[in-house]
Amino acid sequence: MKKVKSIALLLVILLISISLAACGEDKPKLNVYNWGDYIDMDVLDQFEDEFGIEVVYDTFATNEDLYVKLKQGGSSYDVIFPSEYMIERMVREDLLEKIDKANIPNFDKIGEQFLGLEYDPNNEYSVPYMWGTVGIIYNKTMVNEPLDSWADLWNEQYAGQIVMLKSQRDTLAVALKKLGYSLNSRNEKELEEAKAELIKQKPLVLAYMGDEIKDALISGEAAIGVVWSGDAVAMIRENPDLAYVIPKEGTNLWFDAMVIPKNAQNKEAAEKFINFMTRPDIAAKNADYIGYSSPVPEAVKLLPEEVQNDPVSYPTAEEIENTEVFKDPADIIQVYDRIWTEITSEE
Ligand code: N2P
Repeated sequence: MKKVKSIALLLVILLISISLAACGEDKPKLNVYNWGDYIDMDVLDQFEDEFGIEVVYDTFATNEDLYVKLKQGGSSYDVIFPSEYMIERMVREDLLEKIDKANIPNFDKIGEQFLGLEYDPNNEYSVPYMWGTVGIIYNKTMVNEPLDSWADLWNEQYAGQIVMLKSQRDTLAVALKKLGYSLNSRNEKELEEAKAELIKQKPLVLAYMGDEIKDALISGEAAIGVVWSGDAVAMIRENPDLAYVIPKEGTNLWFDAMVIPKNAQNKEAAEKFINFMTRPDIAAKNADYIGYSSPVPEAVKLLPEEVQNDPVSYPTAEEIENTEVFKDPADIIQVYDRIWTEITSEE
């Protein structure tokens, strides 16, 4: 009798473990590919709990890395987060699915200034995620006077204390703007001049960095850096000696959005996720955590007062006036790529 009981017990245990395993297998998966340091992981947990969808999360460092990964194939993502000029390129190359707005009721929550922009004029392919500017962050205790110009990044006084972004469009934009050109220049001579500026600057530069830029400035290892506004917010939170400035020559205004690649395996879950990320309470929690600016006005209203009034996150109309949005260089992408390779391979 004892034997029968233990066999029965074993069977029960076996059945439970089989059904648990099956449960795990059955849970639909969503493959999300986003920039590093660009989401509150709690929000992902909340999505998994609410929808019973397992998020497989992976990160990239630049738009160009994202593009290469997507083009290479071999990996299939359901939701990715390119910036506007890369969305323009991906649409042109037929790499994106149209998004079914009927499945994104929270699309109505997006502020109207973020709709109908040139990169997706009819909002067919993308739902805005975050936006911001590019500027200079500097340690007030390590520089002699407040900085206000891209040319300050070429000041020999700060040799070895300057960090630049390891990102081709952003860094070329700095040099183009310093020279008084458009950051969408399609003129090879201007681009060559920008290259020469960046090569000339190299002996002063501590490093070209990605997300590590934050630690370099917070710790005081570097005194000056080029950053995206939301990272500046996160950095100033950690080290109040830091200040962010939009240089007087003007800068880049950027928009990152959520899109669904053509080879997505789970479009239904992708739309659920995009809708969830746009829900005001979630967008607010996420923006507050990462430091970036949300395109969802109701979310912004949920943020602490000092964040809502922070000019780093929400620049003045005058500052916005003096900005340009990146466009896809289309037929001259190879020129941009070549110039960037020449800059980064120069010792
Ligand atoms: C955050 C990346 C922000 C992307 N680490 C800015 N376009």
